[in-house]
Amino acid sequence: MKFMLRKLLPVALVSMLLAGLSGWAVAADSKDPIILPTHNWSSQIVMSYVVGKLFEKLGDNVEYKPADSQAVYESIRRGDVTVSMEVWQSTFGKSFNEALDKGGIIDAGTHTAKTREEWWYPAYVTEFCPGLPSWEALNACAETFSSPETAPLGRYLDGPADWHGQETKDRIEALKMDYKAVFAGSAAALWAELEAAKKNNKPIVLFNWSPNFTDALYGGDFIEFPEYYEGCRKEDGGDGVCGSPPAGWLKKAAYYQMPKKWPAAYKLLTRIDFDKVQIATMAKLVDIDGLEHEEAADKWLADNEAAWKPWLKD
Ligand code: TMO
Repeated sequence: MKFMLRKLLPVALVSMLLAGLSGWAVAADSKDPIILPTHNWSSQIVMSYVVGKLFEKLGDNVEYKPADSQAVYESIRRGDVTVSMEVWQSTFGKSFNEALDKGGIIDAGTHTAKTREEWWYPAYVTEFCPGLPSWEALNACAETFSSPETAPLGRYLDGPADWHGQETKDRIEALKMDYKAVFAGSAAALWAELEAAKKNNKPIVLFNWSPNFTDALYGGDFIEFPEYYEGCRKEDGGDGVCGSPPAGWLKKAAYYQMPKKWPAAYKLLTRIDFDKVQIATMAKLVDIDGLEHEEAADKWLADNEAAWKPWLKD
């Protein structure tokens, strides 16, 4: 027994050293941190913590890095960021596809959740503008939605400019709408204005998306614009009048070296698949229940073991 140990131990040590030095394919994941980006809306941050904590269950190291939601795909190509958990078709599809074309980033699969990102109003606003949710009706009511800063034009409260600033402006121009887009500084600013408008029974039209906490907690509707098709946007050479995809995809993305460097984590990443309620719940835990993002992730993991346990099994 002793003899065996003495003989085998140095062999094991040498091979570990070699593997470490040369990066030879070994079964275990690298101890370098897997870097997850955090953006400026709640479900994305909570989901990143959820997934980061799952990587940690594999024994991997994880770091979180605040990142611009468009530039992140370039960061992934370069390996400065390792994964992205919420690639939304409407807002980030273009940046993601451009990065795919350049190489260095992997499409790591599509979530079950379908997505919508569009102009939206809470249910009580219907009374202010007969004919909603059509965009023509909304346009005819422009003055009802105007504010001192936009009058006589209607005010459309959009999200932070890094989500899709130019697309909004292109659409308003292409449809000759009597609206002016005002960009919120943060997602929290959108919800603060929504709450204030509701409290004062004031009309409001703002950017929103699904899955989100509003799915369950606010009645409301997305505005119906001319139908989306590939290439309809101005930035893609189209006339720019189209709305967003009504059932867009939500993808995961990874640095192309991830399968080799963190094989176990990559395998887990490809299995991870969130549905609409799971993602809406991540948002709600922060935006309604007031938890910190990481606390929300802990609560989500505790409440959803049945969802994630199978992803960790071999
Ligand atoms: C990317 N977002 C979900 C905020 O539309």
